[in-house]
Amino acid sequence: MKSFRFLLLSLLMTLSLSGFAQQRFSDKDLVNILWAMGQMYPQGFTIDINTLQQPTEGLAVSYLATQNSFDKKDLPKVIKHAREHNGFVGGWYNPENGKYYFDSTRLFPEDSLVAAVEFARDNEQNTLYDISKGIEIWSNYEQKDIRIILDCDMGSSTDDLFALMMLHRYMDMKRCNLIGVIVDRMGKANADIVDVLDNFYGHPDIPIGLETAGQEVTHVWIPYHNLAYARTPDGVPMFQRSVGDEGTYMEGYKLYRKLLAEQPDHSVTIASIGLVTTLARLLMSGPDEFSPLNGKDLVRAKVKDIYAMGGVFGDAVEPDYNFKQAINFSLTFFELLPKEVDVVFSPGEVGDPLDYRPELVISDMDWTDVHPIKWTYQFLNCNTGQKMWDPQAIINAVEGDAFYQLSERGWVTLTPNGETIFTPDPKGNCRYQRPGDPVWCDMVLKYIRLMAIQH
Ligand SMILES: [Ca+2]
Repeated sequence: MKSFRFLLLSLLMTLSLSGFAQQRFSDKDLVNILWAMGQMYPQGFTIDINTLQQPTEGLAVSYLATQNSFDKKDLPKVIKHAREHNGFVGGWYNPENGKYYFDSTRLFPEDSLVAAVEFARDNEQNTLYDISKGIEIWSNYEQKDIRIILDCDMGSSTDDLFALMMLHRYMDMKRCNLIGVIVDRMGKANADIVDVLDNFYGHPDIPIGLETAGQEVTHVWIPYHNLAYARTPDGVPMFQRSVGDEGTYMEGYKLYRKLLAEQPDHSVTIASIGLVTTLARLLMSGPDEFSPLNGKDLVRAKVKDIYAMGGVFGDAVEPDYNFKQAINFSLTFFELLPKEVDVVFSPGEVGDPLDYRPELVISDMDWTDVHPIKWTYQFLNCNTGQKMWDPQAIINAVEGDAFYQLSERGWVTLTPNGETIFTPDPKGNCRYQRPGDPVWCDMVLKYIRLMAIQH
C-alpha cells in the first residue's frame, strides 16, 4: 500500500511542479493515478480527472456505458468516457472476486436525489453514493410497481409526518405509487394534516380516508393537530389544501375497499403505522358497491403484504403502543387477517436508536420558511423522546426485505394485554425486523435526513 501511496504522491508532485495542474492529464498519467487510487481507497473513491480533486459532496452515479470495467486494462475506456461526459471517475475493490471496478461517474447535487435516482435507474445501477454522508442509496432499478396504502395515526407523534414525507419522496423517485392514505386517528384535523403534506409534496390528488367509528385516543404526544389551520401574520392560510375546511373525507374502511377493488390481485402493500382500527373494520366489512367480496376475502385477494409498526419482540424501551391503544380492534385484526397475507412487524426497538434531533430537522429544512414539518418543529416542543419509528415500515416496504435483518418466519398472536407472541414456523406469515447495528442506524438516519433536504 505504501508504494502506491508513494507512486501517487510522486506523480501528483511531478505533475503539479511541471505546471500540469491547470491542464488535462494524459491518459497514461490518469491510468496510473486511478489505478493507484483504487489501491489506496479500496472501499471506494470518486475523483475529478481534470483537477484530481476528490469531491466532498454530491450524489455519485455510475454510467451504464462503463459498466464492467475491471482493473487497469479497462481504465482507458473509462477515462475516454469520463472526458466526454462529466469528468469524474469512481472506483472500488470487490474483495469477493478480487476485481477493481472503475466507472465513469456523474455527480449530482445532494438536493437532486430524484434526478440522481432516475439517472441511476436509467443506467441500470442498483445503488448510488452520497459522498458527504458516506452512505449508499438504493435505486433498485429492477423493482417496479409497488402500490402502497398508508394507514397512519397522524396528529400525535411526528414520525408519521416523516413516514408520509418519505413516501412522497419515493413517489418522486418512481420507487412506489402511494394509492391512498387512511387516517385511523379520529378527527378531521388529522386527515387535514395529510391533505397539507400531500399538497406540499406535490401530490394533491391522493385519496384520503378517515376513521370515524374507531377508538378515541385522547393523549397527544406532540400537538400538531392544528397544523392545517396555520395562518400567516396576514391571516392567509399558510399551507395549500385540496380538501378545504368544509370538505369531507371518505370513511376509512370504505376507501380501503374502493382502492383494493380497483387494484390487481395480490398487488397492494399496506404500511400500517398507526392503530389497526380501520383495518379491523375493513376485515369485518361486507360486500358493497365497490366489491362483492367481504372484507376478509377482499384483503386475501388484493393485499400482497403488510408492514406494520408495532409489537414487541425484543428489548424495546417502551411497551407497544399501536396495538394496545385500541386493543379490541387489534384483537379483531389479528383474528381476521387472512393467513396468506405476509406481515412484517417493525417493533419499537428498531426505531429507538434513530433520533432525528429537532434542531437538525429545522436546519435540514432551512431551504424554505413555509414547511409543515418545520413549522411543527419550530412552534411545538418536539423534544419528547420522539424517534423515527414509523419510517421503518415505509423503508422496508419500498426498499425490500433485504434492507432489514428480519426474523425467521412464524405466527404472531396478540394477547388481551397487548403482548405480541411470536411462534417460529417456516410456514408462518409473520416476520419482524431486528434492530440494526450502529452503522446501519447511522445510514438510515442519514437517508431520512437526505429526503428532508430535497426540494
Ligand atoms: Ca404513527
